[in-house]
Amino acid sequence: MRRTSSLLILMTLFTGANVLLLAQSKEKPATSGETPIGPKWWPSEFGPDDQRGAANRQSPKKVLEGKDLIAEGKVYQLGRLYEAEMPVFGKRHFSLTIPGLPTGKPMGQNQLVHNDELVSAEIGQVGTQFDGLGHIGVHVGNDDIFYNGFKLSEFGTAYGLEKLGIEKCGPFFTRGILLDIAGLKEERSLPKGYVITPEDLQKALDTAKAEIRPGDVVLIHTGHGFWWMKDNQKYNDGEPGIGMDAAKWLTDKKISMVGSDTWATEVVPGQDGDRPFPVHQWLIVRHGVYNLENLDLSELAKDKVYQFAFVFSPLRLKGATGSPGNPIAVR
Ligand code: UVW
Repeated sequence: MRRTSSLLILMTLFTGANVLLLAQSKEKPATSGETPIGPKWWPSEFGPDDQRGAANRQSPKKVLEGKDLIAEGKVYQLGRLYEAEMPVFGKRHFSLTIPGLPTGKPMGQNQLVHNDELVSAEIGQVGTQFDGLGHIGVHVGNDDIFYNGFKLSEFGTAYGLEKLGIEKCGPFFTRGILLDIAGLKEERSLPKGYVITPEDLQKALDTAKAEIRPGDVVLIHTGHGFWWMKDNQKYNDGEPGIGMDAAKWLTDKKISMVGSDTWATEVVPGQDGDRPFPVHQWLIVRHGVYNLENLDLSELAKDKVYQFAFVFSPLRLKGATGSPGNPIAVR
């Protein structure tokens, strides 16, 4: 498996603590279709040169639709704290230090001092993380092929991706819809391996008395986020999440992004032990739909806020595979 760079990349994807899950994969070649995930998925509906995928569904109209859902002006922070002890996938890493203390020694007659932080991390792929289109691909023949058929051999460099970098997607200000599946099942948190189905999503949508429109952001509350920083081993050791049918249900609705209070959004262990993270490939590679992971959706769910303005501007990290950040919901 090839490496995908993030800024300050220090570790390799698909290794480490979750190796148990991946050990189920037997590196099978394609079983049907032209690629290991079926028929080829390019050119994109947004054009053969497109690098933004479903972010193309963002528009002034979506901003106004989002604005129309603001009733009280209450802001919910959906981002997690970035801290050294937070759960990470495999051997990914996050470290923040303040060198020097103070970093800048007293200067001038006013004796100004200053502190600067030094962060090293797979910065787009730890904590609350926004998976971009350069994050996930499919190994086909001798190439790793990504969204819109772009080949990693042609756009990957050690200092960042020359195509599909996170800086290409732009900001999101749109309608946000919360589908509270834990609430639907009257569970604090759904168990690992629970497959969220299209029927679950539809029922939660009915409860929300909402509709999903093209360009919306759909956030899925499983309750698994309850374990974040309470029991990180449990948090990492599998999760409830959407299965392939639910992923198709979402992409049929032409959303821009799906997000969740889990580390993958999709169910782990997956439905087919020979195919790790197929929902990632369905969403990101085939449809250019973004995936926002490790959100804190507990307050939204507690307050039964099912429709809101969703705002998130990924960091403009040139050539990065993803972005950290603190998305907000405004009702
Ligand atoms: C993988 O990279 C497999 O997962 P995630 O996008 O959840 O970090």
